[in-house]
Amino acid sequence: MGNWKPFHNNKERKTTVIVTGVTGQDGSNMCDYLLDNHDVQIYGGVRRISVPNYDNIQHLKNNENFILFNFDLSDSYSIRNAIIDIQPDYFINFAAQSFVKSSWDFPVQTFEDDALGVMHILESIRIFAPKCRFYNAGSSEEFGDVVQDMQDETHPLRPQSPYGAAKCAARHIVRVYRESYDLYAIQGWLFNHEGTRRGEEFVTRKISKGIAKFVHAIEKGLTPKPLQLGNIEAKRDWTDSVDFMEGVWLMLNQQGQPKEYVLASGETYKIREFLENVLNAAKIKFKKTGEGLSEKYFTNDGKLIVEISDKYYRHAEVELLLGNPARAEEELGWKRKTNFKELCEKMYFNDLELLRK
Ligand code: G4F
Repeated sequence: MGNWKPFHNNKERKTTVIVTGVTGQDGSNMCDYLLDNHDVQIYGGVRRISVPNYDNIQHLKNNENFILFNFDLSDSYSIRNAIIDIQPDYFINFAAQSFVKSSWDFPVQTFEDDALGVMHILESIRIFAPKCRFYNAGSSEEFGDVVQDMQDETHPLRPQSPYGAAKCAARHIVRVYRESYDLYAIQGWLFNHEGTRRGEEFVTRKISKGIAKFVHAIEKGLTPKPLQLGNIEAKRDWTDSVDFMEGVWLMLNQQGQPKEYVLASGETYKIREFLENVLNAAKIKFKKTGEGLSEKYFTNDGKLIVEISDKYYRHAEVELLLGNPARAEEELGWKRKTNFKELCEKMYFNDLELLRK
């Protein structure tokens, strides 16, 4: 693990939190939220890969309340050993195969990580740390082929992808363990959440970085490369990931029997609206030609900005997601802070600044 501190026991015994997936967007945002707002000792679970990327947690390197340990959802012993050694008060699982499109390419791995991995964690908590409060990352993809205008906690589970199905299986097993063994185990429904740490395969970051590259190439006098996108008619409910972290912590700290909540913005936009907001932020005047797979976006002086490719279409699409966060707002007192336009601008300007550096 390079220069990172080795695993050791938390002798001062602060409130002890395992966060998995800490090199990703949500895991790193959760660590920042907890370290900025609570007196906690975090153990960050990291899966060994040949070329590790610690960009999202570089700033925590010398923080003594943040310690990394090796963790792999597919290895029940790594989970068991961590829970025995650390004896966490909270276990927040953000580790997952989280890219929906890849779940058709790797359905078994997706199910093993996103469903069976959760069962491994629950079994170890049940046996070795039954007082530990457990949160598993749930998804609006569980609602899938939606039947309510606004999806709330009562919406049926109708997943459209192997990823969505794995998250539904995890939801059932979390509930079964909660009810069978009286564990504090919950899985929130988080609608799409984005930000400056978002992986580049997800559509929002792909757009913010793609348009930033387009602008940067023009600034350098180079020929800009067009961006290829898939179904830009799909609608999503987007929030800043940073805003969700408090909601997750509030879900983990309820009095009495724990409930599961939807976190969402309560607004829905087409992917093309995200694109057009970013183009506006970049002050690019554009015109459109064609429809469907032939649609293209050009600058007013004829440079191709965006084209559509069937390569990015899915075997089955979730056409519309629109969450109803009313229960979380009323009962947990949670509310998002960043609106859609601010999110588009924040992501675009961050990517432009990174390129200019
Ligand atoms: O950014 P996406 O890949 O996110 P998706 O599939 O909605 O899933 C994200 O949100 C879920 C919560 O609802 C999470 F559970 C999940 O882990 C993940 O964080 O795609 C968003 C939409 C899709 O409709 C997709 O078809 O954008 C459409 N899209 C159009 N062109 C594209 C592209 N998606 C990607 N990734 N790349 C494209 O070029």
